Amino acid sequence: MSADTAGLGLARVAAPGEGIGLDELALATRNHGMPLEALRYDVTPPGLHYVLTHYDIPAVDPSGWALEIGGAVTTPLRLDLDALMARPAVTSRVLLECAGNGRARFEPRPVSQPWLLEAVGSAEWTGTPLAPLLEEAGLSDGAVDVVFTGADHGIERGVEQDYARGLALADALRPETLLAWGMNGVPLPPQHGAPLRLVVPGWYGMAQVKWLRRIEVLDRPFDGFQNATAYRMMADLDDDGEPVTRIRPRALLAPPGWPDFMTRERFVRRGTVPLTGRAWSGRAPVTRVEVSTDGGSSWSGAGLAPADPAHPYAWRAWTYTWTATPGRWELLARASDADGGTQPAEPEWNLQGMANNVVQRVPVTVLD
Ligand SMILES: Nc1nc2c(c(=O)[nH]1)N[C@H]1C(S)=C(S)[C@@H](COP(=O)(O)O)O[C@H]1N2
Ligand SMILES: [Mo]
Repeated sequence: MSADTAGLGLARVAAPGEGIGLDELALATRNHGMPLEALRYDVTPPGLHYVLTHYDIPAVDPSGWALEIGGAVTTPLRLDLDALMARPAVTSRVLLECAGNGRARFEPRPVSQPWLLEAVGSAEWTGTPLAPLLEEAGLSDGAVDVVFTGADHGIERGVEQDYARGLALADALRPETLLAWGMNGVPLPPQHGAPLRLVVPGWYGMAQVKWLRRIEVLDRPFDGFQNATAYRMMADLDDDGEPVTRIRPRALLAPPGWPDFMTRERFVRRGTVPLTGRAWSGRAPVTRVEVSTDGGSSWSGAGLAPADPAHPYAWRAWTYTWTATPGRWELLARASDADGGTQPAEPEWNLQGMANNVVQRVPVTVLD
């Protein structure tokens, strides 16, 4: 694989040593990350939550907008925003993470949105559960997948499309799956999917379809681009790959001390340095966070905030007290979950740069 695999339908991988290009920079400036110091907040403040949009933020006029539910159902539905908001509402605090988070650390680098580690955020989503609406529409016996289509349109690797993602019926029917119109107590902002988006707690970002306009029940598996081609863990172009689904475990450190403007390297003064961060997994509850202050030679358990039963899909705070002595150190943090999932010491490379939950490394200089 090299730069000359660039072409219609193909994922491109950077040549060895090839720097980030202006095409990647253009994506990086549109799709901003969450500054990691915002790991300090339970709920990410407005504007600091990461944003990822494949095409453009579409112009959706909420007054003319309605959601259609159709396909393999007995009673197709059409609901405007008032009708949706009149239904039972719940508010749920959910950690979102882009499946491409960590992509820029792969070698060779899959060319796409070049996230380092900041494609995360925590928000309180208000909406109505999807399952009762699907039941009301009357699912056909043969229903297997549900397709969610956004109002945004574009071309991706030569394929013109509306952004659309399929979800297995069982996942669509989970009681946690929401049609959300609110974020942190206010209507959804344009970049997060106004007027309505899907929220599938525990799943990577691609499932959280924004600017939702149509829900279609299928009696066959969905084979659209975002399921069949993108968002698969492929070894090479001949590999179909497993689909990307739930969020792998990850712990991140809130950057300690202060940064150098250009390198972002951290500086602290000797003595007691409180280390804090967040941990999550979309697969099972986080059971353990460990910290290393010596580059991974030794590990100690961090204090993990208790799980909040009201918010099973929120990130959790962790703390660790470091007695820092002068010199250059490398801090690491690692999360494990109740499924036995944890974070690898080396990236697990795949062609499209998906789900890289390699352990974070934070170089720190301790000053005298
Ligand atoms: N309609 C639509 N929905 C979408 C996308 C998109 O491009 N179009 N991007 C997806 C991806 S890849 C991610 S990571 C999340 C990002 O959600 P956020 O911007 O609200 O953080 O939205 C998802 N939903
Ligand atoms: Mo994403």
